[in-house]
Amino acid sequence: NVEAGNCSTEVKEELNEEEENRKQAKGSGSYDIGSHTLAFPSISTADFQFDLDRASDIIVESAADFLRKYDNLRLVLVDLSKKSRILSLVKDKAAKKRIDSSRFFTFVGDITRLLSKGGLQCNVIANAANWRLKPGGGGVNAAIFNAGGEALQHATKKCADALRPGNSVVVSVPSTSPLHQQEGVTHVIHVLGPNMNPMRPDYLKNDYTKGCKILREAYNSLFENFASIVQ
Ligand code: AR6
Repeated sequence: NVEAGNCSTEVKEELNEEEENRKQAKGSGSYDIGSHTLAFPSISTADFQFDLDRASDIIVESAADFLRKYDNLRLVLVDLSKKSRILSLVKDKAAKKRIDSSRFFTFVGDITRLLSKGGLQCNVIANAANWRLKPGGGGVNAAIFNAGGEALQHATKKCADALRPGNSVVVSVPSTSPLHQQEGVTHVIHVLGPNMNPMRPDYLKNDYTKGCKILREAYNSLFENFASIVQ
């Protein structure tokens, strides 16, 4: 019975995924692991339509460089679905490069619910923002601004009113924000990636020479800002 077979494989896969998430969530260090962990979404690869294969190379290379430089920090790439192609590309490429999977791993879940739903403590999370740093607009930006409430909107406005592609800005999340209270998120780093969607500002017209350069800059800016918060 093919259907039953498929179904049980699916269930098994789901259990494996959950088990893997649980293992990663536990961590191994005795120091405050949450404050040393950055959770980030894949910048530019959904609404901004950036090529997934190129993006996954850049994520893995940028993460490897970062981990070499800072030996006590962790990075977690998050996406909503266990079928996420960017998660599987990154996972495979990171394994091929033999990157330490306790310091850089992928995680399936909502980035605004990592602690309450996934048991994963990440004090710092990144947002794939728009250039005006406005709430809404869908994707992870809408989710983070919704979860952060007005307190996050106000705090963001105080820090900056615009971002250039390839740049990021750190916002300290007020203790009145539900994101801080319920998920222990102390900082959101808004990042603006390169845009390959003709319907959005700063459209790069498929120029991947520029696009890859900007995506690299975006991850470098994000990771350096994360390190500057922790150190
Ligand atoms: N938790 C984790 N990952 C998520 C979540 C979530 N709650 N929601 C989406 N993702 P996108 P972009 C993943 O489109 O391509 C916005 O409207 C998603 O599956 O949010 O950089 C802004 O205002 C994908 O892997 O960001 C900008 O205008 C990743 O997050 C524009 O979209 C990024 O997808 C930015 O587009």
